[in-house]
Amino acid sequence: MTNLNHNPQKPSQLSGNSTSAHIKSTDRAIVVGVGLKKEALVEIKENLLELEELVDAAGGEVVGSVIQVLPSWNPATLIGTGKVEEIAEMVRDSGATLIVMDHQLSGVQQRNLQQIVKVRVVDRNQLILDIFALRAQTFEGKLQVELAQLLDQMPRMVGAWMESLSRQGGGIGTRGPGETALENDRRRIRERVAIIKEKLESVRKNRSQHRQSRRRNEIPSFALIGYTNTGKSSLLNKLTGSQVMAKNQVFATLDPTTRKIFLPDAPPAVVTDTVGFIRKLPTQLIEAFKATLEESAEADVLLHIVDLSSPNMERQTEVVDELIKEFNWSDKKIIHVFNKCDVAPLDRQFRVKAYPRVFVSALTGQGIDQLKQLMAQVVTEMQTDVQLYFPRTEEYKIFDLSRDAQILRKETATEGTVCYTQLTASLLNRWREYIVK
Ligand SMILES: Nc1nc2c(ncn2[C@@H]2O[C@H](COP(=O)(O)OP(=O)(O)OP(=O)(O)O)[C@@H](O)[C@H]2O)c(=O)[nH]1
Ligand SMILES: [Mg+2]
Repeated sequence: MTNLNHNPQKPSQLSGNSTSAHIKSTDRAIVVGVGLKKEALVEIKENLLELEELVDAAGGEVVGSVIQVLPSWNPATLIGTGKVEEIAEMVRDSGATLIVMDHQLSGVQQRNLQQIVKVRVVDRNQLILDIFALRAQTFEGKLQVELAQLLDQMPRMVGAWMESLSRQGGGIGTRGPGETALENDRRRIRERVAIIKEKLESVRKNRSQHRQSRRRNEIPSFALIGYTNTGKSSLLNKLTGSQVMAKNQVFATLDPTTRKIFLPDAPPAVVTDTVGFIRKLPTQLIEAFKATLEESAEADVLLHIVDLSSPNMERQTEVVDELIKEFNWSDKKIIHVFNKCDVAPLDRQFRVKAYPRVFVSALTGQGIDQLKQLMAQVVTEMQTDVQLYFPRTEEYKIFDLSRDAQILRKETATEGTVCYTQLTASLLNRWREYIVK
């Protein structure tokens, strides 16, 4: 199914009672950009603009923004105490209901900040997890989000517990009254994590069986990857004539969608659209979304979609390249697709260095034929000309072969039949015992 019936639900409804939304659609948020002196200010600012988009995607409204650059992090409140007071004043003036910090907060920092500013304080990770919870549609997607939320929650609880211990004046070896309750909570979370992991495992097994039965592995596959909001879903629609939801919003897509594509003079292939990437993607999400990411990992070819019109194009490309390395996809064949060229300044095309590449617009259709040709070329290169020999007693297998690949020619030999065809790598493996050349 497509994501057309996009029907956002409250994360708390989706994920049982162990996690809940950090941001509500009625929230008026102040976003806080933070960075160390050694970091580039322009990057801190870009990150902050992105954080505003994230707040928007989560349904909140940004009513103020502030930046602090520090020599080092403050363990108690992350940022300097003067800045925290300034934010508290901004909250009073603007009627803000939420603070969003553009950096991971510990449980202790979160609590301390909340005590001073008197409204809820959340961090970038929690915001991204909220958006994922809003978007998750499938059973698997929902489980993955809940797992990520729980993994994110656990270390925060430890921090809060340590702090409560020190407040009570207890040292190592002493048990505070809050400790047992916290231990119980942590145990419940660990149990829930184990249950979700088990469920995910069975979903995965089921899916891989499904996949085998569909023989999807035998069909050349492409995965659309790239920074969020670069036009991956729009391209899937344009390439395959499908209608998955494309929206000017970060993380519009969460669950993977696969569609068949017909390329000129090439065997049919499939294209998968999936979740986009972003800077500082929470590691818990990467861990929880392993299965979804594996979907791309199994693809023969990656289509790396870049938004040519974005002023942050270079940095976005870097982020995706880093993740490609992290997921060990570097050996994969990658086609660089520079999208939105209808709205990008022309000179940008001369700035990009990656090959093989193509400039397209999913909106106007410009360059789409070239992209299809490039994809067809890759698929054809992936095939090898072969001859297969079937002895008379196994000639019935020629029927199976004809389902896997187009038989170009058949010749009757004295003791059997020789078939001429072209096979992809996985098919070569499947038919290896009959291959003569
Ligand atoms: N001008 C222009 N806009 C485009 C083009 N392709 C996509 N868009 C717009 O860019 C926005 C994002 O498109 P999507 O297809 O949802 O992007 P995505 O990469 O799937 O985004 P996520 O799923 O959120 O990661 C939408 O508003 C699209 O209409 C293009 O070639 N030109
Ligand atoms: Mg999308």
